[in-house]
Amino acid sequence: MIQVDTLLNEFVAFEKVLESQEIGNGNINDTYRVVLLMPNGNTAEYILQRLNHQVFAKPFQLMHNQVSVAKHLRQNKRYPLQIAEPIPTFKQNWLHVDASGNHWRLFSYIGNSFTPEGLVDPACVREAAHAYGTFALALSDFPVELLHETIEGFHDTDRRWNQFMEILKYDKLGRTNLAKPEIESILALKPLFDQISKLKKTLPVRVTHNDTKAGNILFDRITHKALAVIDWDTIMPGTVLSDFGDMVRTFVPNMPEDAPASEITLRKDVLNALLEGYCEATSGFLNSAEEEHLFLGGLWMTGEQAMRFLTDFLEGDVYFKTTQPMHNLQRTRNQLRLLDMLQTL
Ligand code: GN1
Ligand code: MG
Repeated sequence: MIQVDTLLNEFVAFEKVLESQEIGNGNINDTYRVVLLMPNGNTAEYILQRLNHQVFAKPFQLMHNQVSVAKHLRQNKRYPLQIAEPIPTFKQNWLHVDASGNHWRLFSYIGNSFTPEGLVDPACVREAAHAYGTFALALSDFPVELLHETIEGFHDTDRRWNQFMEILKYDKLGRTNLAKPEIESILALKPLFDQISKLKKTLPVRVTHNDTKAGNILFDRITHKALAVIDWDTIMPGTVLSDFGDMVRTFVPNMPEDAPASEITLRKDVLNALLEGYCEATSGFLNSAEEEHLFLGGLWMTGEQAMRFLTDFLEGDVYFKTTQPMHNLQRTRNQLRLLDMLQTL
């Protein structure tokens, strides 16, 4: 049990915690919605989050990115979306490190909102893609060189490939026997990864979000319009192909990424909605090479994610949260099947 009161005391003055509930289904951090009774008798809602400092090895650099981006967006009068504002501790830090070394942060809560669970209909998809495009456009004049890479080589597929090769070579846990066909399928992706690697060198380096799934958009409960882009932990320099690609990977299949591979079907109307929403928001800002290769980003992200899940399986499930022994292998199979299907579009 986490000591919510003790943690919150570092950030805000309040009378009492009225509600505290774990929310979201992220694979990395732990997120709580808290409702507090304030000294003036009002209630106030916040998001309290434990930042996984094993995954994000430089938490203070990460917060520096977020605070700078928040400031930039706040100053941009034309940015139409809300911002989950980071709230400093009383000691003026963006993170509170507890006695066990856990890193905690607090964000303002964006009310009357929801994050979609399960399948998202094309109207919401279009809205989400438009919001991610709006976010990218609003950050197009942010000095990208000021951003830290919050996870080194996050979408450096060549580097992930080399790590995968190392793991295959040593097979420390003896798990390669359990994943022979999946390993073969990943090895066959080398030409795709090489194509991306070459193309990336020709594309502009932009501020990218790097986790552009439906669950990272807050929607208005009543109008179903996008209210905010959240989860800024992987904001770093990159290419728009990975942001659009992760939308293709996560929105287009009719199943979550850990469903049995045989059940996946693709939703073409959703792909069209993604293209419409994203291209409308970014028109005149993306160059022609970026626009032309948006869909290739989907193949790239799906192939890379398959390799990431398989890497984690072979390493003993040390990165992504798992709820069953073969979880990462099932996710790998799902992503490989998805990639096959996307390649036929
Ligand atoms: C992780 O925790 P979550 O679900 O926001 C991961 C993403 C993966 C995703 C796959 C920092 O994101 O890159 O695409 O799982 N985030 C990090 O579900 O590695
Ligand atoms: Mg995330």
